[in-house]
Amino acid sequence: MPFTGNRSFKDAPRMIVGADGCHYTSADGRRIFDGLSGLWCCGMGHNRREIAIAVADQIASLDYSPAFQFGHPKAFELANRIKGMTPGDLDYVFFSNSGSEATETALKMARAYWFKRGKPGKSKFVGRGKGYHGVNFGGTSVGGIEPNRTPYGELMDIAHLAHTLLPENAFTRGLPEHGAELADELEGLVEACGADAIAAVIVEPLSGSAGVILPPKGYLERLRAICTKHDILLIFDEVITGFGRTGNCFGADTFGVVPDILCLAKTLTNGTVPMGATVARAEIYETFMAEAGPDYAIEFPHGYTYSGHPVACAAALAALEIFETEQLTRRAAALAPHLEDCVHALKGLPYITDIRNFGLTAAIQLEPYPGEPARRPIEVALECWEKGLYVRYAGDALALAPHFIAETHDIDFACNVLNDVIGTLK
Ligand code: PXG
Repeated sequence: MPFTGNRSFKDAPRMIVGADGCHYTSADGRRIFDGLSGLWCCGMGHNRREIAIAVADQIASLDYSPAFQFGHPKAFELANRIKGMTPGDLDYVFFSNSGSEATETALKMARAYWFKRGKPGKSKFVGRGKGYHGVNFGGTSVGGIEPNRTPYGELMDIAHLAHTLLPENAFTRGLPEHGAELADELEGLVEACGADAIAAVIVEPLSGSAGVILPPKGYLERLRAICTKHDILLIFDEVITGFGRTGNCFGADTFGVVPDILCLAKTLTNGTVPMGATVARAEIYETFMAEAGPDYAIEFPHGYTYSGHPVACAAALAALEIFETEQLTRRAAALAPHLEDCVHALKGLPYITDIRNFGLTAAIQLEPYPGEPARRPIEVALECWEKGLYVRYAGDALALAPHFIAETHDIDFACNVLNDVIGTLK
């Protein structure tokens, strides 16, 4: 089972047998509020009929078409739709099947880009502490959550910037004040190994998996400026922040910083069909096209059997239609202040050492048991499940990411359960 304590699960299985809107139904017939939109991926609500119909129609008309050397119209329609939503000249889309593949594609794209630009030595990647970029070897290497790395021995040789979770920012509402200067570490790395050795920096605009770690005010702008100054590509992994979570379409919009490559997945299909996408600036695409040899040659020798799968494209087109017609970024932005008020009202309960929030996401940091990191949040999350709330734990934090279509009373319910459970901790 993925990232699951197999033994404890099998001792006491938590089976989900149905879903509707913002709720699950457990095998014992209980209605559970979905406090994390699945795994950050179903913000438009579960079981959307429009997506179900689009998927069924697609399987009945073109269930699969070969991804290599052939195309189908919905892949181009979807790419153009994404192009119309992304900021700047992030105009060229490469499809895959997950967030892990979207980031892996971005890393390979960055290296191949410099190769084509005649700078094969520009091959190093810079990640960030506590970053999460999926579970393939490249993503694991640039990732910075130690327990996800240590079992696998030698990974790629990556430099990691310091994470931005600073004690002086504890209990900040929204973006923290302190820590923009942490971006300057990149200047130090450039001095140490030379800009000619660094291909790209990859960060999540805000880290979800590690427990909603936010960029200090000005941090991303500084990172962008240093990358531009030294001709280093900036990759934003927006697998979580893409499509609405920050109250705009992308974190890039919210933070006003345009990367060179953008990684998407999750909400792209509202979680219904696996799909990832890597979006590159026009200049990157044009470099691949210009330096490709004869016209039958393959410009980017990369791709998956299921890249741009017709069923995934149909699901994504239907999902993005819902996303835009229901103006879900607005809805997420309108609900965010209520989430902020409700989570910060939990301050003062036992063991809470920090509360963070931004857009439609929040985290509650708990003091660990001595020598047993992560145990307390698991205990709290399991107790919440018994009381009708699904909440995720990440390290020492509990994470919330309600559906964009959630109502204020749903947020009240989630925070009341957290209040009861954390409030009675011994
Ligand atoms: N990048 C980011 C920023 C992610 O959050 C991935 C890549 C990988 O996506 P796939 O589709 O390969 O899983 C992710 C995934 C959690 C949680 O509890 C977060 C993710 C997945 C599962 C659980 O926070 N993020």
